Amino acid sequence: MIRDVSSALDFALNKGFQIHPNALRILEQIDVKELEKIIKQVVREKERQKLFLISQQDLEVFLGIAEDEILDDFHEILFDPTTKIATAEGVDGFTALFSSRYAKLKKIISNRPESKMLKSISAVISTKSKEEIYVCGLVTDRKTDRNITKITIDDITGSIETIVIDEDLQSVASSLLMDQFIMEKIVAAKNGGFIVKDIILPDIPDHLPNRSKTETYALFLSDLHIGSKYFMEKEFLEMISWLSSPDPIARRVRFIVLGGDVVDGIGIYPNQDKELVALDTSAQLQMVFDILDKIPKHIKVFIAPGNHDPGRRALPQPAIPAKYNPNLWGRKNFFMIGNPAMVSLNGVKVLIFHGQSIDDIVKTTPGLSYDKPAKVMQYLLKARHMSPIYGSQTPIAPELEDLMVIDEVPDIFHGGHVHVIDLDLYRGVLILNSGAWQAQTPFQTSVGITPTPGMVVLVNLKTFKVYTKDFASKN
Ligand code: D5M
Ligand code: FE
Ligand code: ZN
Repeated sequence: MIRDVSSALDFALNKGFQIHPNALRILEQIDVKELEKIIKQVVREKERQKLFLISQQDLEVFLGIAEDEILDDFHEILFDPTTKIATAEGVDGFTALFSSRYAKLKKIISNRPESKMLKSISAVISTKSKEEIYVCGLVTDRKTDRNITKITIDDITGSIETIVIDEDLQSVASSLLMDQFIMEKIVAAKNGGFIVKDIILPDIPDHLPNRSKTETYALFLSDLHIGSKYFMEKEFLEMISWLSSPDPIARRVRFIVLGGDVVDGIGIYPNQDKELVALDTSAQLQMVFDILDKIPKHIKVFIAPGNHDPGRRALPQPAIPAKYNPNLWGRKNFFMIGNPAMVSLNGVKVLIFHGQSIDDIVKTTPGLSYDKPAKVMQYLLKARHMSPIYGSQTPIAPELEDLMVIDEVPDIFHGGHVHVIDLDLYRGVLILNSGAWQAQTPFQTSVGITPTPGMVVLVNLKTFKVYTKDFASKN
């Protein structure tokens, strides 16, 4: 018998228990770290019943193995940019992108009663009515000077500068992102300017999430950075072997969602080669395949790219191209998707976005920070857009259709990129950021980013209960 199992069993044997050989076979499969706890709990229960034999059935009931129902595991890829990408050239391309953004978000905001009173910007400027009116458009400028913020918005008819004087509106005004869509209630001032009375974001309505019929679990991951010296291979392999353990939650996992930065990539940042263990894309992706290949075949794995992965860097990103590793595309239970993407897991709609824009938003928005990425993701839901700011650090492609608009409200919004686990619930939408499997890099140390690597987020798709499991702590 394995020595650790035997010492964990001493607890039961010393109390005069007998253990059936079939029960032993089950105990031998259990993660040693969990074993002692399990045996103590079983012993306590049996002492209460005054029964001193631990049988196979006792353990099966305790571990929930006997009661395993048939778990649903159906999926549908609801949105994947890979096949939809249609990039236009130059200035025309960006005009098309912003027109599409405006039209899509105007449609979303038209569900609000105020939108009945919307006027075009050119009409507002030419009539100078004294009534309160509504305009909507994309933010093209925002300046704060003392307690006054000037916001310029553009629609397809023109551009208008509006002034926020109201103290209560300053915090909304100062958090507005460049190129984000907003609706404003304004009134013409005597001096010819326009005073803002209210700022309305497209936002999401209260949402009742779709639920799975069975207690199937989805496991959320991102930012493996395979190929980097700092990839936590040992912990990651432990997590994969846990999936095959008798742990009652592990036994119910049918989906894994991998939200980008699968590899560390090549030439992503200066002097990266000094921090790599594999120096070309195919070698890194072969390492990815060799590791992910150990995931049990009854689990469906959805793999989306991030800013470190090969393929197009600009958003939206197509799936990691098959040419670098046909094995990843060939495996039956692997699904290569783009970024962002929406998948349905037993009817639960999961929006997957690596989260590149979080960098730009944290930098320009007071009150948002790298250690609370779920708050930034909440802001994206309010803006109904995953990457509004154009021309900052996050590259955006001039698509004919703005595929970064959040057209449909998801049940789960999954992000990554900042390497920090974070959870939030906003109007019924579960927001999660899935951390990383890369230890803190010298770069992250230098900019003060403290990651929380080596943990997974697990969601029961029926109850929406969320668990995190830590494979990095040494106890
Ligand atoms: O991003 C890992 C983390 O590092 C994430 O929090 C963003 C941050 N990061 C990455 N590049 C930069 C630059 N150039 N400036 C500031 N912060 C940055 P990853 O995508 O894994 O490299
Ligand atoms: Fe990353
Ligand atoms: Zn990233």
